[in-house]
Amino acid sequence: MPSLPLTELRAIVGDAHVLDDAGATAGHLTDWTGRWTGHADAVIRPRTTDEVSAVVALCADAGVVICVQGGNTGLVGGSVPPAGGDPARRPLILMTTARMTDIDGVDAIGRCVGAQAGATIDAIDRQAAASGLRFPVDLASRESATAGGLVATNAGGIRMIRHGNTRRQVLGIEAVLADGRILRRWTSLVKDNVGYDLPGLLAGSEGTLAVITRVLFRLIAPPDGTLVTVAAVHHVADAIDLLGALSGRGLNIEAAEIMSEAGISLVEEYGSRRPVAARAPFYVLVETSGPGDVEAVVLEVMENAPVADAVLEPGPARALWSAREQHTESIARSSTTPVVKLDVSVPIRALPEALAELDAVAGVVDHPCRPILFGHIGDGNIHVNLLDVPEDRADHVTAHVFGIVAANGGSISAEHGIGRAKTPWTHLGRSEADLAAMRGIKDAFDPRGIFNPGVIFG
Ligand code: 2HG
Ligand code: ZN
Repeated sequence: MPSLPLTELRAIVGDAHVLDDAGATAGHLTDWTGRWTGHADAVIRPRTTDEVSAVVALCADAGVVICVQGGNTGLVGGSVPPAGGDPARRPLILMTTARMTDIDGVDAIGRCVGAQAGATIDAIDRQAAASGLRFPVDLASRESATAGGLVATNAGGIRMIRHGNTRRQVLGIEAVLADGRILRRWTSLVKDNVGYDLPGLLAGSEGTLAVITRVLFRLIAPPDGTLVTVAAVHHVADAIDLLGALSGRGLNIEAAEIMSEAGISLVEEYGSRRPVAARAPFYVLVETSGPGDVEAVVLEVMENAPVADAVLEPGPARALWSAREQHTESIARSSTTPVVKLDVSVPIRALPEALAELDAVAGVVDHPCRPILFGHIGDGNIHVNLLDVPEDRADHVTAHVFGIVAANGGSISAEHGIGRAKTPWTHLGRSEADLAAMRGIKDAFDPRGIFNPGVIFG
C-alpha cells in the first residue's frame, strides 16, 4: 500500500503549504451545500505551475490520488474528495489553487487576459474593467469562484444567453497532465487548427483529466448602457413571450432570469427587498441593451405585454439583481436538511409544462419537501432546489425530477456539471457509445485514475 510522500511534498511547495491536521483541512473538505464531505490525507497549496507539475509527477510515481479545488463553490460535490477518501484506498491529496491568483496585464487590442487558476472571477473582471473591457461570464459566486473552477465546470452563469458558456471564452490553456508534463496552448492566433481542441475538452472535464493552472480568456467590450426590468407575470409563457417581444424589437438580451413567488418571499424573509410591489406566481428579470432607445422600446413592449407590474432601472441595478442572487444563500439557510440542488434544462417551449411538473414534485414523493424553482429562463435552465428532503430520500426525489426532465427532452446538468451528485443518471443524457467514448478519453488522459475519482463516472 503506497504512503503519502509528505517530506517530498513539503520540499516542493514549502512546509507551510502542506496541511495535514484536521483543523486546517476541514474547510476544504465539505462543499458549499454541506451535502458532500470528503477525506484527504493532506491539503497542498502550490503557488506555480511548476510546483503543480512536480506535485503531480511525484503523486503519479507514488500512487497518490489528487482532487483539485478552486473556490469550492461547486454545487454537485465535484470540488471535494470522496467520503472516506479514495475508493481504491490510495493516499489522497486535495490540491487547492488558493495561492495561484496572478492575473496578467490585459491585452486591450487582442481583448484577452491570462489568469492563474485560483484568480477569482471578480478579480479578473476588475482587471478587465480597468482597461474598459469585461469578463464575459458572471455568476452570483463571483467573489469566490475561480478561473480554474469556472473552466473545469464549463460554467454558464447569468450572461450565458449573450456571450455563451465558459468554454467559448477560453482562448488558451495551461494544464498539468497526469504524469506531470505541462500542456500549453497559449496563442493569440485566431486560426490554428492543429488537431484536437484540447482546451475545449478540458472545459467541463471537472478535474478528471488534468490540473488546469492558467487560462487565457477572451474579454468583451461592455454595452454602452443596460436597462434592468423586473416584471411580475401570471404565467411562465408570458415571461417567454416578453423575451421574444424584446428581442423581436432588436434589443440585445444581456440576461433573462425567472423566479417564483415562493423564491421571492423566501429571499424577502432573509432580508432582500421585493423587486416589484405586485405579487404574482412568477417574476422575470431581463437586462437589455441597445441599439436604439432601450427604455422607450422596453416601455412600449411592457404596455402591450400581460404583466401584472414592472419596474425598470438602468444597469447594473444591483438592488433588483440582489433578490435573484440571494436565492442560493436564502435557500441554504432555510432548509432543515442539505438542499437537493438539481440544475436542469429543457427546451424553452417546454418550460411552462416542465416548471409546473417540477413544482408539483412535493406532492408526488412520499415525504414533505419544499421546491423552489428559479434560473436562467433565456437558456431554458431551471435550478430545482428541494428543501427539507430527508437525506435518505435525496436519490429518490432526484430520480423523480430527472424523469420529468428526460420526458421533456431536457438535460440533467445544464451548467453545474455531474460531480458526484449525478453520476447514477448520466445515461439519461448520453448514449452508451457516448459514455464509452468519454471513458476512453478519461483513460487516455489519466490511465492510473489519479484525478478526481468518482466524479462524472461514479
Ligand atoms: C445561480 O444561477 C447558480 O445562481 C446557483 O447557478 C443555482 O443555487 C442554485 O441552485
Ligand atoms: Zn445558474
